[in-house]
Order: sequence, then C-alpha cells, then structure tokens
Amino acid sequence: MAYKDFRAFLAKLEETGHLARVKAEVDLRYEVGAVCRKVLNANGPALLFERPGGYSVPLVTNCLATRPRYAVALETTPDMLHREWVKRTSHPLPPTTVKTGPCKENILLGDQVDLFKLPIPIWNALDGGAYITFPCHISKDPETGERNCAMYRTMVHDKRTVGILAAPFRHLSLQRAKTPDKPFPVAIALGLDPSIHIAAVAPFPQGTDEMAMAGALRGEPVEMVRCETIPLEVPAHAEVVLEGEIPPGVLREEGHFGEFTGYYGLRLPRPVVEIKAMTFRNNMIHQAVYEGKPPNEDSIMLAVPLESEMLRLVSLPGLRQVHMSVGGCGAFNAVVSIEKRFEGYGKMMGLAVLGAWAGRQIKNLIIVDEDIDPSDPRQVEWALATRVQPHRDVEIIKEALGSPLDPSLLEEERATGHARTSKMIIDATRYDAKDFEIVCRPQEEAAARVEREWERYGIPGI
Ligand SMILES: Cc1cc2nc3c(=O)[nH]c(=O)nc-3n(C[C@H](O)[C@H](O)[C@H](O)COP(=O)(O)O)c2cc1C
Ligand SMILES: [Mn+2]
Repeated sequence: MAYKDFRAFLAKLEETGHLARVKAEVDLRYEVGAVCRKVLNANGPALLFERPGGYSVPLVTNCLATRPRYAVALETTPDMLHREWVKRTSHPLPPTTVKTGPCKENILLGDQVDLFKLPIPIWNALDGGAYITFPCHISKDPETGERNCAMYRTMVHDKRTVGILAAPFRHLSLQRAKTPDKPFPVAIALGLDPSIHIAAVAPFPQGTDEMAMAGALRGEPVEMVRCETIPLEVPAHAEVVLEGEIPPGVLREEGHFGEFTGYYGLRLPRPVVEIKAMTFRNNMIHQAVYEGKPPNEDSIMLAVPLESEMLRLVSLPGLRQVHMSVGGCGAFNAVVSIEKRFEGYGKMMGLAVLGAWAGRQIKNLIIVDEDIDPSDPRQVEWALATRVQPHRDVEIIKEALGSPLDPSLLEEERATGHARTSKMIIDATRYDAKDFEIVCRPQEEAAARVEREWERYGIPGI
C-alpha cells in the first residue's frame, strides 16, 4: 500500500523505530544543524523537532539518510532496492488530477505570503542564510508542455522571494532557456510521499515525467491539484506548496551553502523565484535535510537512484552490481562488478557506465570482478591491491562533464556552471583472467565440517 502522504511515511518510521522526537526547543540558527550533524555521524534515526526555534510547526530531518530507511520509504528491503526499482520504473504511472486536496486547507495570496511561517534553519557555520533543503520544484517545458520535478536548493531571500541553484544541465535550466525573456512558473512542493522526492532526484533523462515515475515507485498514481496562480499542478497531499515565477533577468546573490560535498561552494548572483501564493495543510510539517560532509542524507538519495538507473540502462550485458559510496558523496565514486566476458571487457564496461546518463557525474570508477562485493570497501581495496597495475589498468579521460560543486576544479570554470572534470577508470578485474592466480581458501570439506561442528571449538562471539 503506497503512503498517502508524508505523514503516513512518518508514522511508519516511528512505528519501526526509525524516528526520534526532539521535544526540547532547538535554535534554528546553527543548533538544528549541529544536532543533525551529530546524529548523521552516528548513523542515527530520523529526527522530528517538535519546537524548532519556538515554532509550533514541526521540522523533520534525516528521513532517508540510511539505506534501511530508504527501503522503508519504498516499502521493500535494502537488498531488494535495485531490483524493485528496475521492475517498478518499467511501468510509469501518470498522475491523476483531483479537484482539491489537503494542501489547499490554507491559502495565502500575494502580500499574505510569508515564508517565515515555516521553521527554516541556517544549517552550517558560513551559510549565507536560511535554506529550504527538501523542495520539489515542479515546472513545465514552455514548448512541449513536458513536466519536470527536481530538487534544487532554495535560499530564503525575504518573506516572498527565494533564490535557487540549478546547474545548467538540470532540466529546469534547460526548460527555462527556451523562453529566457518570459516569467517562468515554478511550484515548490514540500513534505510529500517519499516516492515523489525519490523520483525527483533520480537521474531520469529529460522528457521523463518524474511524477509518473513516482507513481510507478509507489504503485499508485500521485493525485495532483491545480495551482491557484500559475498553470501547474502539484501533489494534493503536499504539506506546503509555494507557487511562484522566475522573473527574466533578475539575479540575486545566492550562497554560501554547506553542500553534500562537504564544502560551501561559490556565492554568486543566481535566479530568484517570486512567490505569489503559499498553500498548506492544517498542522503543517516542514521536511528538510541537513547537507554537509558525508555521511549525509544526500549521498543515499543520490546513490540509490544512480545505482538503479545504471543497472536499468547500461546496455552491455554482465553488469552485476553498482555501488556509489557515502564517502564519494553518493555521486563521484563508483564501484561496479562485472562478469568479465573477454579480455578488455573491464574498460569497455567502464566507458559504457561513464557514458550512461546516470553515470555522467562519476569521477572515479573502479571495475571489479563478480567475486568482489562493490559495497564492501575492504574487498574493493583488496582488488586494487592485488589485481591492478596502474600503468596498464588506469585510464584517464580529460575534460568531461563535471560538477560545479566539485571544489577540486578551477573556480573560473565552476563559476560559469559549465565545469569540466577528468575521470578515471580503474580496471581492477583480473588481467588475463584464465591464467590469473587462484584465490586461496580453506579446503572445502574441512570448511564444511567447521561450519557444521562450530560449537565444538568453544570459540565465543563468532
Ligand atoms: C538533497 C538534494 C539536494 C539537491 N540540490 C541540488 C541543487 O541545489 N542544485 C542542483 O542542480 N541539483 C541538486 N540536486 C540534484 C538534483 O536534484 C538531481 O540530480 C535531479 O535528478 C535533477 O533533476 P533534473 O535532471 O530533472 O534537473 C540535489 C539532490 C538532492 C538529493
Ligand atoms: Mn528531469
């Protein structure tokens, strides 16, 4: 049964021991961020701040910060995430439109709009302001009418204006570039059934309706309602909806913001969204994420869809497992295991992965044989140690698509948004596989006997 809304998911998290309530008053300036940081470092639960900054509107963070919680969101288990993804997304389920819904319980128009009705933290020490960190930006292509949903960080400039950072290759930026001289309508929905947020950050190619993919992931179409002031639809069960427009030619300083990379990035003039209407549920809840150095929620939210989409769309046979590590910010480092069909197949698969839409941001890619579990750093390191000759097995590809948030790139390039990075493929599969040394292990019969008679040895704790 799909979660009807964010509240249903929250109830499930609480029921399954994945949620902690913070009853104490916690300051929105820096203190919420510091609590989130400590809990993320400890792999702790999702947090519900009951009195953030003295507000009566609760603030919820860290909901999808671990793979087990991510699995709860998709009503499956961590080991089934990829398989379920591939199965479910093969049948997109377009949303339906309903007349009204809970997100219309309160409607503020024009001057009445006040973003400070929401508890919005200043997360990290050098952040340039308060940030809405878990938005779903809904827009339409002005030419084709295709919908896009995505998550772009949203800085609060004042009570009716926000600033966004959407990289030039993001779909909202590509859509907006088609009519640069006209106001561009955007709806920002907060607090949704987790499938919608998950689909919004997934690397679906342009033209894919993420809302139909959310329907596929949850197994039921998303119910949408029309906006009050702009020609867009939004999820009927959203906690909050901000309806707005990006005015042409208006830029305001945006940043700094402690990002999923662990750095603040550049503060630069960026587009704004003028909010024309704010609608929200009775007893609204504000869902957010703490961003910053991994471990963080972003790395899981980026990793799982990237891994799944690679498994779905890389066309070469023999791709077994894909893992995007937390330390790699869920985006930059990947390990894939393959069934090596012939010599040279490791690098061939490496090129296919880097060339896939979901693989476009990978910087360091390690290819291992299928006897290695890509999610186990010790096994991967062992493959690097014993199967790699750097002069032979490392390929460097220059000036490929990079991330403007990667601090290792030149500032001039990052500032344009069009950053270029080099990429590395490490082929850590066995070279000359059929003649490669044999992996040592105990004799089979002896090992089976030890398993059977383990108690006999009297070794505690194993
Ligand atoms: C928590 C979180 C925050 C994100 N913030 C941004 C952002 O500020 N700017 C950006 O360009 N992408 C951001 N992303 C990545 C995009 O949301 C993601 O790649 C999405 O698939 C882009 O959708 P699009 O291809 O439809 O533009 C974020 C992802 C997550 C998980
Ligand atoms: Mn998209």
